[in-house]
Amino acid sequence: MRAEDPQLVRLADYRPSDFLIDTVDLDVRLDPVATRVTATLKVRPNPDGREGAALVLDGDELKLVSVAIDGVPLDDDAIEAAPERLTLANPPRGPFELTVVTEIDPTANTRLMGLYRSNGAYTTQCEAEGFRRITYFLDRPDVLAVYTTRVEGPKAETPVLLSNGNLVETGDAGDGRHFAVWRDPHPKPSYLFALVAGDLGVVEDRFVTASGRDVALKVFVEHGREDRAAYAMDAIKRSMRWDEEAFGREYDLDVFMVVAVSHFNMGAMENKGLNVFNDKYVLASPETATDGDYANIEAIIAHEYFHNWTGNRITCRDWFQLCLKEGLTVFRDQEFTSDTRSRPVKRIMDARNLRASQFAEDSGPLAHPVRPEAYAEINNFYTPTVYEKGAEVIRMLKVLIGPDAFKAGMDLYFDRHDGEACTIEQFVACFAEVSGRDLGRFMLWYRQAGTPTVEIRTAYDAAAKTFAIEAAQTVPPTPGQPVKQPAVIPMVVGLVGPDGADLPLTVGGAAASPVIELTEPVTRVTFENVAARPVASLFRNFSAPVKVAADLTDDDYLFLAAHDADPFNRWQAGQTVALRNLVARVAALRASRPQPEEPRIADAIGRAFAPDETDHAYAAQVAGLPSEGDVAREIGDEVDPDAIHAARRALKRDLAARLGDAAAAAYERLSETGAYSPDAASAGRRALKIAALDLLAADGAAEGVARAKALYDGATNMTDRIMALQILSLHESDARAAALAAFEADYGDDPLLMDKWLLIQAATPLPATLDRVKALMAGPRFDIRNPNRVRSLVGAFGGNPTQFNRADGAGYAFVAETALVLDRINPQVAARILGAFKTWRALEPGRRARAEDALRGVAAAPGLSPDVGDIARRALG
Ligand code: 0A1
Ligand code: ZN
Repeated sequence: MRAEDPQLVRLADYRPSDFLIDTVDLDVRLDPVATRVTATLKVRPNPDGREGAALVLDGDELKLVSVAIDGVPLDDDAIEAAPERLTLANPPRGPFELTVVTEIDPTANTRLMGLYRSNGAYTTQCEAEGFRRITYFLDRPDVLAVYTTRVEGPKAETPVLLSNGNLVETGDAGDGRHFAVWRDPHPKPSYLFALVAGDLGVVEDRFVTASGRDVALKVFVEHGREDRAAYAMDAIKRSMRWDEEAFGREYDLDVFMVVAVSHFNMGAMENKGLNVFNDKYVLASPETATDGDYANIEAIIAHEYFHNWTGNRITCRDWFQLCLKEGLTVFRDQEFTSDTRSRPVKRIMDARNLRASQFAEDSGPLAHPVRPEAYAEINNFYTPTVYEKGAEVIRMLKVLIGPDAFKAGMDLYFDRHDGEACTIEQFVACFAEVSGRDLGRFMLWYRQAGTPTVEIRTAYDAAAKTFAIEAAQTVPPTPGQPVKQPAVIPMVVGLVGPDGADLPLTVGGAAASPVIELTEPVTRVTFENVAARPVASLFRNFSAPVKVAADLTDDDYLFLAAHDADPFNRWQAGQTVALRNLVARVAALRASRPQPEEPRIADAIGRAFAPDETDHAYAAQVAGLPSEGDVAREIGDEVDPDAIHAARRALKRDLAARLGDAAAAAYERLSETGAYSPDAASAGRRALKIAALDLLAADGAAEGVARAKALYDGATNMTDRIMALQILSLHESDARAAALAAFEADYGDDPLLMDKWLLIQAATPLPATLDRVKALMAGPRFDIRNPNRVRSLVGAFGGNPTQFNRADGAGYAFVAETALVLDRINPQVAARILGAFKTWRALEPGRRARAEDALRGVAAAPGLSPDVGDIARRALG
């Protein structure tokens, strides 16, 4: 495929496969450079397909050895074989057995898709279209087969031989080799196939399901890392129990395995019964992992485990339906974390993350619907829109139909579609059926890209004792979608009375629901019997993924920050006042006017440091200012990242002056002495302590830097150490240089810790950062073949607001050049780091021109992969 001439795959062109495959017998003889794969497939024409069609199997860089039908080898003229396709023009009209032998080179596979070898171990990654790099196949998710896999390898290098399902046989294969046969009784699409072989350590446990199935649990890690697998194992057991209790879903095999690998393109993969994980999301100990790492491990273990029902038992008909499994599974893992940790804190963190990643994507050239309608490269659609906005859409559905109907709809979905490959329509139909509602308009959330804006006007009529809310919604144009229809937006509201308590909601003389459905361009609602002027609390618990522009004053928001019964909006109110101030500060800076001060922000933020505050995790969120990205999105266009950085620094300085004593007292109070525990309450305490320290060290204040240095030197866990290093890294100082050097000296042999060290340096807002990143790239801690190293250094630099966006364009040039080099090695990861350009059009003209130059350079480069070609082309629009 030429980069300029992409072949688009379109949802509208879907048709069922002409053939089905009922069983797959794989015989894989492992060899570092010449692995031989024999696939025996039971094939039959699909009654829903075209009669008499040719059989066209997908391949990708494959070398064919032989093909046979019902045991009879086929001549060259009966087949057409190419690395990317195997065609049988005249296959039998009835069922037949097809045997295909291919040879592959796992060592040369730097793309990390299909079967690859890293650190001496063999791993597969088949989602989305990696199985076709192992054997020729109908590599599409609506072809479901029962797999039996024989893996054979040398005993010395591959004592562990794993695949999906249950182990049925092991034995000696002669010549120092051995084999294992695995059978997975559950029909599955090829993207869920997995094979792992290597010399791995294992940690074992058991889980008994609600109906009494005894499940062996195994976590495989590099030898010597077994002591870092305990938390992941615990998270597996808690996930299994939670899915039984919250969704009535039990595990369905005799063994559940997780393998940690060092080279992995993404976070983790839900292969049936054999989840493969990026080692960063398995390995943890107090000395090596931060609170954030523990939280990620717990959430990702849960996510992959929950896929067993949402993704594996019920899978996707085609890749356009990716959000069917991903949005739903993110929703489920968010619920798990909410139940396990703090529900309000989780909601705040998810909203922050959605705004930072998805809102940014949705407002730029890479915007796409939750269910895209066309793609050039499916790998580029594992996006915050499909995952996180996909989860928000399900959350809105739950708000609209209520928790009971939502539960009934989920039960119906599991009952009706178990074992099938489904569409979003089939999923939504389950909820329409149980709720009796027409969800036709709701489907717009899946089809329309762009973040809706809701403008709110409120009016209190003291004489009539009414309070009116008028909500006007607009959905902005996005690539390929110039005109939008109004969405169905659930707005959950409260009216907060003068004493801070919620007032009853009355409409038409009767008690009214707090859920207002915005379905028209303008929706009005008038509440009655409102005794005194209330303050409206809008979109409580972030009830819809929209931007809100309300006519509330700073006074109103400060009132909500103090009193709102909804914890999300209590947090949001403080953020809104701070954000308004930051925008005003940026405008003042750009007009060379003095910085506008809003002293009352300190009241809202300072609440976090009050001595009687006991919810430390929540308080840490209250203490955190809007990010530079938040400010950039609020400004919207002609963005100057340096001005935003300076404005935020000025506000922080101002807050430090006002809140320094309270923050210092909180820091002392929260400094712990006991043993480390990763639980949510302890993590919250540390997060608040760090928020206090961050304020004390604002602008490089000497006293704060000294405290950060003391914390670094005396840290007894990695959370404190990394957070201290991160704070020290923000400003040039001797303490900064000394701590960075000490960290490398102490942890240089631990790649996951070196990732943190690379990331902190790449994220530093100092002019020397780019040169430092280039030096680190040439140094011994970096390896361009390892995606974790690339993300930590180049990915983090791409997310550095001031240094990626250097006015001279050198940041853009560096990321573009690196993407081109990486494209030859690992196109998927190369395409991802180019995502740094997703908001380039919102920049001020100078930077915009330089970013465009860099992107044009990428797009014009010869021999681009489909992955990078697609992102460069779409980013340029
Ligand atoms: N399904 C996985 C994500 C995933 C997607 C593609 C991959 O290939 C490189 C790997 C993982 C999940 O949602 O966790
Ligand atoms: Zn997933």
